[in-house]
Amino acid sequence: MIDHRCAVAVDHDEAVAQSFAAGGAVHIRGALDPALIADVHAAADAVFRHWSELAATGLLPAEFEAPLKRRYVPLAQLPDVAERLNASLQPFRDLALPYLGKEPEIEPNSHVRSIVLERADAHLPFHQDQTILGCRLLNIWIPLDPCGRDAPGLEVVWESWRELLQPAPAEDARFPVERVRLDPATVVGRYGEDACWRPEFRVGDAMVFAGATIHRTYVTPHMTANRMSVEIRLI
Ligand SMILES: O=C(O)CCC(=O)C(=O)O
Repeated sequence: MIDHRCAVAVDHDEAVAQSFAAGGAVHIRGALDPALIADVHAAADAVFRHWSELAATGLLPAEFEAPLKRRYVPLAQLPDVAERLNASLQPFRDLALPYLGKEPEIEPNSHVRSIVLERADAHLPFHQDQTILGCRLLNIWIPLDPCGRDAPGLEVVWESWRELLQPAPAEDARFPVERVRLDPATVVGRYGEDACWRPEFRVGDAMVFAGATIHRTYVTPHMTANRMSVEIRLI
């Protein structure tokens, strides 16, 4: 049997669709222009720096307190690069159309996330986006740094997209993802350790996965670098 867990070039649309259909996730290579990725990175860095300066002087508007604490910037705060990203999404829209059964739209809950090694409280636990949003969706996850080896990557659970699991009791109920966190032992017990897929990503890659595909931040004690990424949800 073919194992579809490998990187697929963006212009091999049939292979992209087959990988996605096989396991509910596909690692796409060469999907985004590295120059655009660098600009998104710089724009998000500038926002985090600005928010941190405001927070240090007590002037951070209340609406940005949670994003700074949880280390994400809504794409609405980055209009120029968000528009350029949006213009690059056609291959993802082509994949989403048959899955969603409608013309895909960008869900407002789309953002840049910063994973910092020493901020373990902001690393995301196993969860299913569809439990949070309550609708079918595709998540287009775009790393802004090379990751998965020296910097935290993304772990997806292959073929976990056929059902929504019951969340474990919340440890910190202030944030939606904590209210839907799945117990790792339950996930591994159900799908097996072999189902946990942790690719190494290059700049320009993307991982596209279904709203019900279980995933989390992939981080190990040996990692030495931080990583930013974009999450765009198509509904
Ligand atoms: O970037 C990460 O580490 C986690 C991303 C995630 O959970 C998501 O996109 O829903």
